[in-house]
Amino acid sequence: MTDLQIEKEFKASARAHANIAVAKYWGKRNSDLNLPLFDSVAFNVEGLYTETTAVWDDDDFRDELIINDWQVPSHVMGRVQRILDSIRKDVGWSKRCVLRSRNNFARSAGLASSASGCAAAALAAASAAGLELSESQLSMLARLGSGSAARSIPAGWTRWYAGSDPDGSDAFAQTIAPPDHWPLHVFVVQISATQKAVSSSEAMMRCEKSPFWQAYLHEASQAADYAQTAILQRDFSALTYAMHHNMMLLHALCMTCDPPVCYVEPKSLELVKRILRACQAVQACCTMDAGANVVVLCEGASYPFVKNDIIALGVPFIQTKIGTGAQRI
Ligand code: 2P0
Repeated sequence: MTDLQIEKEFKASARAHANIAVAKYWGKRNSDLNLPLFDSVAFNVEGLYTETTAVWDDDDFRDELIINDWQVPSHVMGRVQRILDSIRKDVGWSKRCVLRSRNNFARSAGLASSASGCAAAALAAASAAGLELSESQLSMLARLGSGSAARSIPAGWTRWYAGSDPDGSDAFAQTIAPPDHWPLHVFVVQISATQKAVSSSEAMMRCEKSPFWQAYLHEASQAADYAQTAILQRDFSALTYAMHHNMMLLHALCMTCDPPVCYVEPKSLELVKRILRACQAVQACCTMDAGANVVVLCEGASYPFVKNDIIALGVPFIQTKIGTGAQRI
C-alpha cells in the first residue's frame, strides 16, 4: 500500500455544531464517563461549529490536537484522549491520531466549544478508523470527551438521557424534534470572547457543596420533561418559563458555591433584563450557559423588536437558526 493510500484509508473530516441547553446538564453521577445526574434538553446552533480532520498513522500513543493553529499541550488533551482511547480499544490497534480542528467562534467562552469540538472529533476519528457507529454510539463516544457533546451529534432539538447503567451504555442523546420543527430565530450575543476563569467541570463539583444543591436537584430533575413538552407543542410561553427558570437556577447556584463562581458579566445582565422585560410583550426568551454570553430565541413577528434591543447593547452578535447534527464533510 502506498503512503497516499494509507492516508486516504485512515483520514476523515466532520463538522458539529455547538448546542445550547434549555434544561441544563449540571452535576455528574460518574465524572470519568461524564454521566449526568438527570436528563437535559438543548438545541444545536447552526452558526457555531467546529470542523475537524482526523488522521490515524504510526503505532504510537502520542496523539496530537491542533485547534485553530494552536497545538494543545498533551496534559490538557485529556478529554479528547478518552475518545481516541475508546476508538483504539474498539478497533484493536495502537495507532496515534492527529486531530486538526477549527472553530468559527471563541473557545471556552460559554458557547459550548467543547461540545462541538468533542462531537466533531468523535465523528471524524471514528470514521477515519473505519468504525461504523450508530448515532447513539457516536453520542456516547462524544460524551466521553465532554458531557454536553453527546447532544451535538443528533440534529435539531435534542434530549440527553441520563440513563441508569453504571457503564453509561444508556446515556446518549437523541433528536426530539428536527431543526425545521419550529423556525425560531437564534441570536448569539457575544458579551465576552475571553476564556472563562472556572471550567464547567470544576464549577459543577463546587456546586455540590452549595447549601442550595438539594433544592437545585429537585427543580432541575423535572426541567427536561417540561422543556420537551414546550418544544413539541411549540408553546413559546412555556419555553420562556423553562429557559428563564433553568438559567436563573443554574447561575444562582453557581454564585452560592465556595469559592463562588460568577459567569454573569454586567452586559450579560443588561441583556437578560431587557429580554425579561420584552418577553411580557413579545415572543422572546434567553439563556446563558457556563459563560457570559447570552443566547436569545424569538419568533418571526418579534424579530425586528428583539434585534433592535440587541443592537442597542453595542456588542457583537450573530443571527442564526436551530442547527443540524454532526456530519461528515
Ligand atoms: C449544558 N453546560 O447543559 C450545561 C449548562 C454549561 C451550562 O454542559 O465536564 O463542558 O465536559 O462534561 O459539557 C458544560 O459542561 O462539561 C455544560 P463536562 P461540559 O450545556
